[in-house]
Amino acid sequence: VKGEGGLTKVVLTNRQSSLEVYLMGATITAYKVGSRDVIFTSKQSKFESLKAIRGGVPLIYPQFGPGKMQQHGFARNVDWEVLSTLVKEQEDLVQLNLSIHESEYTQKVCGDADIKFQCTFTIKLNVDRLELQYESKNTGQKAYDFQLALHTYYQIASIHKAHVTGLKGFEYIDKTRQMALTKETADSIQITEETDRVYKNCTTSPLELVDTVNQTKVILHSPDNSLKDVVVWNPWIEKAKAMSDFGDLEYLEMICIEYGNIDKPIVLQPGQTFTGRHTIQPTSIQQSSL
Ligand code: TA6
Repeated sequence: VKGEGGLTKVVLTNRQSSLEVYLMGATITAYKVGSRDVIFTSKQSKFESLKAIRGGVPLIYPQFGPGKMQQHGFARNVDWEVLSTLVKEQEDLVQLNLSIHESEYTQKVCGDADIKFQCTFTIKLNVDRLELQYESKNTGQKAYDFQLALHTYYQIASIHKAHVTGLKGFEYIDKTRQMALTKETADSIQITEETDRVYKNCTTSPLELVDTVNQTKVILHSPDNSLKDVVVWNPWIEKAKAMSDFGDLEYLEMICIEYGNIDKPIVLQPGQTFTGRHTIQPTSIQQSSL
């Protein structure tokens, strides 16, 4: 269907949940379980072709952050196409496979016409969880390396009443303190300032994002440990004001928890395929037994 800015979006629904994804950037902009919004998309987001959507699940590939190409790579602001869909009524599963063709990017983006790859992004909307899968296949004769991240923005009632558990003991690169390598000592992380951390090799067990206002949480995991790093980001006050496609106060209702491979880029030999898997499971906080 036609979405914001005349851009094309696909809507997936099953009995309990629904999802919207724009073909531009293959960017998921909404994921609802019942009436609960799990994903945050800025009300100021531009919906223009070739401009990354502010919010949702931007696909960061083949570069994370600044570098030889545009910030966070090109995958999040180019047109993807529908490869196939799959519906399994009995399992309430709706699956959408999207892909991009490598040709127009290699020379322009990677600066090397001999690098050829094919990317596929698979969205599996199950009854109680969302499974995302990003695949990159080396279809050329030359090895290449890439970083990858699912830059997910989560909707929360209040940043002051939300926290993240499961990162205790892991090391992170603190991008707000000159990339200082720091060890996480907190069982549960609360955001109280601009936060921009790359936790390294920390995905063996699930993480939890807890919203104590709504008494809900989201369980996050890379079940096969294919995505090894996690970024935790909140722009806070000053950076929120500096973003034209983000409301000055929207930092209060979102947090980014991004699964990917950032610290150690993936190297693909000709013919090899890498698949990164990530599950997002919204649930409620079990009422503590009295
Ligand atoms: O994931 C955190 C981060 O790398 C931050 O440093 C900030 O730049 C954020 O991504 C958003 O980047 P963008 O290019 O989407 O404005």
